[in-house]
Amino acid sequence: MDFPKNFLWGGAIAANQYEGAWLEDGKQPNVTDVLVGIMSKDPGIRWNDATQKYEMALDDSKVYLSHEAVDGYHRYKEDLKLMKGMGFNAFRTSIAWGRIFPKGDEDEPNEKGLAFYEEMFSYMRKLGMEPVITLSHYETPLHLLTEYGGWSNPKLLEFWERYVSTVFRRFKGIVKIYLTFNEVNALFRMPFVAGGVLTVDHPKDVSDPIGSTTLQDQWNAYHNFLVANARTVQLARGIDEEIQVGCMLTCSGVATYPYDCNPVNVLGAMEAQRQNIFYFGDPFCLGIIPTYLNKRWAKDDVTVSFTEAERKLIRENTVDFFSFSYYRSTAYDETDELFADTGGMIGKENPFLKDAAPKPWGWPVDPDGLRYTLNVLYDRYHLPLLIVENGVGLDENLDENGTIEDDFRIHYIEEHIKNVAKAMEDGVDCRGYLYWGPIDVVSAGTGEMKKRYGFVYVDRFNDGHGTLERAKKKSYDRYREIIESNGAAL
Ligand code: BGP
Repeated sequence: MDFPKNFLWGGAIAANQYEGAWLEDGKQPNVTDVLVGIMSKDPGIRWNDATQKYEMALDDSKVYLSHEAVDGYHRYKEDLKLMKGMGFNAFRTSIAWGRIFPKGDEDEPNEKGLAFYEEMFSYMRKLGMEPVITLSHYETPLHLLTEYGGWSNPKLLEFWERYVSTVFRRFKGIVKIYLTFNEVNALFRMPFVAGGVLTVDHPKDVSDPIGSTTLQDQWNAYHNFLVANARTVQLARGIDEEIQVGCMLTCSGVATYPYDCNPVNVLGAMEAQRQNIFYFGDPFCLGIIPTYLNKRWAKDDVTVSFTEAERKLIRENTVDFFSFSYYRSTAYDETDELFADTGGMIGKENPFLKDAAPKPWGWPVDPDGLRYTLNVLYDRYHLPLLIVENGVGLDENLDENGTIEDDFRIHYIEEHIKNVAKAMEDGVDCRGYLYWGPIDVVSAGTGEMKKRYGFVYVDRFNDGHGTLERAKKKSYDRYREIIESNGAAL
């Protein structure tokens, strides 16, 4: 296995799943703070008849683990040192937008939030890790949804631009790699968190805030995300020439294989790639608004239009690289509808895959699918690729030796990294592999602690108890060996 000398080896987390301290130092709630798991359909908000607005109303019977998460806000130095112990030369996390602009629409940023991230990112550099920073990882301030309807409202562009330019200026020289919106192509499956959309001026059913969000509002958000992404690239270029901006898409759906050679299934699989991945990838990377969307807009009965100036902006401000998550593959058969969760698309079970993660999650394991995905994306966009999420969540407990023999995870990463090497032999320009969840964090999809991805265990449980102590799992040493040998140990 031959990896280039400057290959980025590391891991990835997100502020909302790691930091906790949800209302500390001026931060205000963001969209994930009112959900127990982003797949959940009932956010802790309610309609106030008097104000004619939604407001936060958490459910006392639920445990919102993300509010304290794994206390990364206070423990990140200890954790980053553990990451360094594995030899990481890169680390991905996000900035919680609400630490910088607590409600999102303020004129002035919150100095405490800026100072916190400045210290954290500088500390990464000090340890020899390249900060890879997501500007928005399901962390739109809640106020922007309840007050403005979120990303369906073009006003968000103004707030976003203020936020990103503040960040670019403040972290100049410290952060050089930014990702815009985490898995933004999940907009239509998770309009509230991935789309940051809430229908507020004409809600159909106030008791069902997510279900009540209109398709027109979601497509307006699509429009605004395309503009926001291009503006981010443009702003970065104006502020700091060293910055590289990438998009970030969930790409497990790239490997939506036709279930068989029935042309209907081949066409269906092609369409699934377009409608789930490329409809964002094409404008972000190629600067074009794809014509295959016209049919979908007609079907959805929505109007989506871009001015000439917007088209030009999108055309001229494409991203510097493409980053993505990959967890698994699926198969398309016309008889089955495609679903999705945080791991990607779910169609028909693929009889050729031998492995699946243990239940209850049971995600199929397809390392070849990562090679396929890398090749498809590179062929289409000819941009450097960065894997910023790949990993496996397992239900684990410490054994009598105070560790966890997570052989399944070891096998998972070995096979996936081997396929990264194969894709590079195929000719793909892949710049790095950042494992998802190198330390146990709150699961995005279900909001649990029980679903653990870490090489480092954190003592915290679904009911919220736990010492928060950290312990190394067996995979910690294996990943260190792989990194130390630059892949040769595989
Ligand atoms: C992605 C998210 C991450 C992450 C991961 C694993 O969709 O970007 O935030 O958590 O999925 O998902 P889960 O935590 O649901 O297993």
